[in-house]
Amino acid sequence: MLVKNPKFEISAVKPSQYPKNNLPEIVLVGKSNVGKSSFINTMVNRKNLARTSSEPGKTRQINFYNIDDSFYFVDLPGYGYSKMSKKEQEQVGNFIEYYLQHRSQIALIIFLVDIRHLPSENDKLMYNYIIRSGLPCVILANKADKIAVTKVDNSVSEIQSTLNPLKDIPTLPFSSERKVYMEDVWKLIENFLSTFVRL
Ligand SMILES: Nc1nc2c(ncn2[C@@H]2O[C@H](COP(=O)(O)OP(=O)(O)O)[C@@H](O)[C@H]2O)c(=O)[nH]1
Ligand SMILES: [Mg+2]
Repeated sequence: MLVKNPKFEISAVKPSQYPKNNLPEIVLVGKSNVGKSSFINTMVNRKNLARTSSEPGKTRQINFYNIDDSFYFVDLPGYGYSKMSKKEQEQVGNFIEYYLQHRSQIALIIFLVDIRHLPSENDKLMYNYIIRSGLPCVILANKADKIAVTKVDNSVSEIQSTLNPLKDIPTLPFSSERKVYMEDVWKLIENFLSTFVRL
């Protein structure tokens, strides 16, 4: 897909601030620092559309990026960041859950994990929550540039076996630094967008 005019639209801190139109939403989910904001920048070929940070746990809002008025990329706050207070973590958790349970235009969840590690307990909890909620999901093993090219397929397969032993959820490698993986992910997104029918 050739993105022409990606725009930051709103940083929502409460549901009344979600966009009012009905465009489908492609939602980035994953722990802090796994590369959610970088994913958006890579896919739309902009350096700083979504704010990235080497300091994890900064995002507490839900950020909506309008992609050519055809869909949104939605950047959720990361989970599992221990420097947030318990109370803050709980508030962010509730905010994420509210969005996931109430937003009928969610077309796809892009669940990001780090290709270098097997999914953590927090990753498993979040992944299972998404699947139990009946939301369409794909898994991306991110930061694939951090391991040897020859190890990528095997790592992706191990991550899939851990989260999705039935192997019915698409699982692909991704990297913001090695753009060869981007085309397949766009194909997947386009597929989900073209078959998306709101319930
Ligand atoms: N090597 C490498 N670094 C990445 C990749 N994606 C993100 N990063 C780095 O990881 C850090 C966190 O990325 P960010 O997108 O802010 O993560 P977020 O908290 O999930 O939004 C930043 O320093 C990024 O430059 C990737 O694919 N490869
Ligand atoms: Mg971010």
